[in-house]
Amino acid sequence: MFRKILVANRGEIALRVIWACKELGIKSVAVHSDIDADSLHVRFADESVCIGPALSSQSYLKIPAIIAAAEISNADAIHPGYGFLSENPEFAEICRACNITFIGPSPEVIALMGNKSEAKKTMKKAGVPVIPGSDGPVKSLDEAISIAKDITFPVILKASSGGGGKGMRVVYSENEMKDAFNLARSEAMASFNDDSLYLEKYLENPRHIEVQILGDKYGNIIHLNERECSIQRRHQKLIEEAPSPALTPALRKQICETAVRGAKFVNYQNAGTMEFLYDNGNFYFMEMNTRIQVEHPVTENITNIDLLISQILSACGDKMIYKQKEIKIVGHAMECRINAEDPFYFTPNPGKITTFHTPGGPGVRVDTAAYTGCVISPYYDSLIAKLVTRAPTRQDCISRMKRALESFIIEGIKTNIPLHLKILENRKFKMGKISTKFLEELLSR
Ligand code: MV4
Repeated sequence: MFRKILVANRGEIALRVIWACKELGIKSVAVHSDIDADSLHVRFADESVCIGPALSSQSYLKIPAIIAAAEISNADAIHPGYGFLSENPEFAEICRACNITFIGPSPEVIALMGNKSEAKKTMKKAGVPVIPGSDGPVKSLDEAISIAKDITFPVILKASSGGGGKGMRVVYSENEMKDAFNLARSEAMASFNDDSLYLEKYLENPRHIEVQILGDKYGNIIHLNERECSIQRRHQKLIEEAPSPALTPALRKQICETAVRGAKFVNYQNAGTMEFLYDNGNFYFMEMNTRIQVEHPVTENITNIDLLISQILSACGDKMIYKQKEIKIVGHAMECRINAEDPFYFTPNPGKITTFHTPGGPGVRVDTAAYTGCVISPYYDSLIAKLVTRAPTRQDCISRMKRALESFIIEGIKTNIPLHLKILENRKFKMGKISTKFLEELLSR
């Protein structure tokens, strides 16, 4: 068991890691930029190290500063949280070289899954359904056109080193391909320093369904069922829920067992998420995230498993204590991401929170590092809190979420709470008729 874990993150996820450490009797080390000196993750950690100025590139993304903080605090392990360095294979490799346990999968698996076209080729070998398209990167414009003709338009160009929707371009006809191909390539080079692209059949109206995976160091891998994450705006998830209203028990079994098969094929260790696109009865591998995700509380609520504790136990070599047949779905869970942003223009709205009151009551959980008087900085992402509810049914869960949103007081800055209420009151949403186009349609009215 680790004696001390350094949390290489900030905000609500840093606090979440610290809670898990406390419950396991493990000391925690917080790292912070100078403007985060008064933040809650610093306050609740056993010790803290200032690693640089506000700019992420000079603090939370600065590998030498983080490794130095681990050395001087004598930490046995580092938890990367999500974002920042959590899917950076070089960082995981440097931790290994410095004999510091990286709480996550191996650098090799992080690198493999980080290359979206290689990940797809690997999953295809594992017998996981993938979206028809190029076998790896497309080598030329001519090849892109010929594959597109084979699978028929519309098709979508994606950056091999991209992910999360960055650098994607939908192409509806052959005469659009030349410009789209060149634009996508230059965007990919600019964003990821890698201009390689892969091509797929474009699914017009899919759902985003992802499966939570948990593995130990001995080849034991289980799934913790799925999450529905179709309510997104510009590839930023807004509302997540479990289980998905679209899946029948048979489909759930099929998609979750497929995810486990893919994870076993790459000897996956620790927590991970396999993302699928679901399109009227068919599902296709999209990407695999090799980290804990923002929306993990939704899965914790329906399975009663603490995913952060599970990650730490897996990383320190404990054998998986859960058997797949024991994993049950109890009730329904939903998460609303509360962002410091203008609710209708989506522009960031940093500033000082003058009143902060979180809702409570049965089935309500708030994961946040905000408090009355704290300042939401423009340097970091706008997530202020995750409001998570659980209830016996989806309808009860929606009612509970509405009540919780209406009793959440955040004054001094604007938030997207009004948008969440607008979504929850929408008839199609209440009927579970959601796809990745839902929000675009709702906002275009
Ligand atoms: C797609 C797609 C339709 N067809 N791929 C990939 C990254 C992910 N965040 C968005 N991606 C998509 N890939 C094919 N072949 C539609 C999307 C998509 C999407 C997927 C899931 C959730 C929200 C989305 C919003 C826009 C586009």
